[in-house]
Amino acid sequence: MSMFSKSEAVCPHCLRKIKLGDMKFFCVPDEDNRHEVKPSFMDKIKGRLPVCRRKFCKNHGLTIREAACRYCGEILPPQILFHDKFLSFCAVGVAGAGKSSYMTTLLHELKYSGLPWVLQAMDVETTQLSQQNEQHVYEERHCLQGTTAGISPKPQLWTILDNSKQSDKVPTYSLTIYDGAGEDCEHIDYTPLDAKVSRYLSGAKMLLIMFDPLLLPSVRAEISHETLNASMATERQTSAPANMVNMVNSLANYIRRACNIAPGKRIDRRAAVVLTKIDALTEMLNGFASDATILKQSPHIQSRAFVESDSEMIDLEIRDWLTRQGETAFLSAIDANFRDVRVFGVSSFGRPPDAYKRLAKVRPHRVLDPLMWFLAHEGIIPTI
Ligand SMILES: Nc1nc2c(ncn2[C@@H]2O[C@H](COP(=O)(O)OP(=O)(O)OP(=O)(O)O)[C@@H](O)[C@H]2O)c(=O)[nH]1
Ligand SMILES: [Mg+2]
Ligand SMILES: [Zn+2]
Ligand SMILES: [Zn+2]
Repeated sequence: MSMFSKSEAVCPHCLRKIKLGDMKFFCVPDEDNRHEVKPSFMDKIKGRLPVCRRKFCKNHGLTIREAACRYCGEILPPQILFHDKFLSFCAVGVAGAGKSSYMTTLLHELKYSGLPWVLQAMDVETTQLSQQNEQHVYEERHCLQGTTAGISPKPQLWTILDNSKQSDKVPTYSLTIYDGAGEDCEHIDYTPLDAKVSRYLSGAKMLLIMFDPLLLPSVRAEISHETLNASMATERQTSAPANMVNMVNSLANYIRRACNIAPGKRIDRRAAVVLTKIDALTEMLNGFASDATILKQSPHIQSRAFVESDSEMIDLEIRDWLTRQGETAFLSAIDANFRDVRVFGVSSFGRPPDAYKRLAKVRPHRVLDPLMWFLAHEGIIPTI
């Protein structure tokens, strides 16, 4: 029986489906003696990684550890072939919406929330970026800098080992995250998009449309200046509120083009609309009721399942709240473009930063909810 997963692997860079024969393998005893190793006939039949057979090579007899995608040439971790599922999601939203803060706390929660999963970075870049962001937020307790625009983001590559299953073979999933610069997203309509970013967008299994409620005029009129200033990115002028509707429409049109979906047809890709920074909304009189579900602890983690009724309630509460803020156009734009959409509310930090952008103890609220929705859909956790 083949050791490789039965479902095809996906190259996280070019998003093409790949099998053993679509990868180039390299033996790297040292940089000067790097050489390609071709899988043997038996390797292909048995579905195993090739071994270096070169005479006098320091690594003779060892299984190779480096591979590259034959199509795009990017380096790939060979273990990608063993993954049982390929999960990828892409965060989009205007600059300062809170995407990178969200990803940082999401990964932290995934690692430490007591779920029976082990999270491992697949490459050095992912390790470095996550360590850097984690140190910034959790140790130095400071807000992150805005993501640099104009550079295609490297996807973060993670492996999830699922210890919840009682079988001999631990199921593994590859989790790919794209967190681009909001500035690039804002221009999605009229600048030719970087080919890579466009592939990520069209290849993602789930889109996270991150939406900053502090851009809404009704919210800005009600919450304090301190909270508002502390909760907005300072480096760039934040965009005009009306951009949210435009962004939804242009993003949708863009995905249609990339995926060959007829204009006007709803997109069936999963889309989680995520309202960020909900901690800042608690001071609003016209905000959520004090007994609202959205302010309660998320039940999914404890249940180790996706609690459908809780999620539906939150979707309703936020739609209701948006309607009261006069934002029906935004809701209509979402529903007109996406068929499979659910609204979520999260707070990455748990409360607003102070005037110097310093954070109190980080207490993320409901950040795992959108991911649990995704995992339930993929059959990784049950829905109850
Ligand atoms: N109150 C509050 N403010 C937040 C929260 N998360 C982020 N912010 C604020 O939003 C600012 C921008 O957050 P980022 O995560 O950098 O936003 P981004 O979407 O990655 O922005 P770009 O990289 O420029 O696209 C931060 O500097 C914080 O001031 C939150 O959970 N609560
Ligand atoms: Mg960012
Ligand atoms: Zn590739
Ligand atoms: Zn060798």
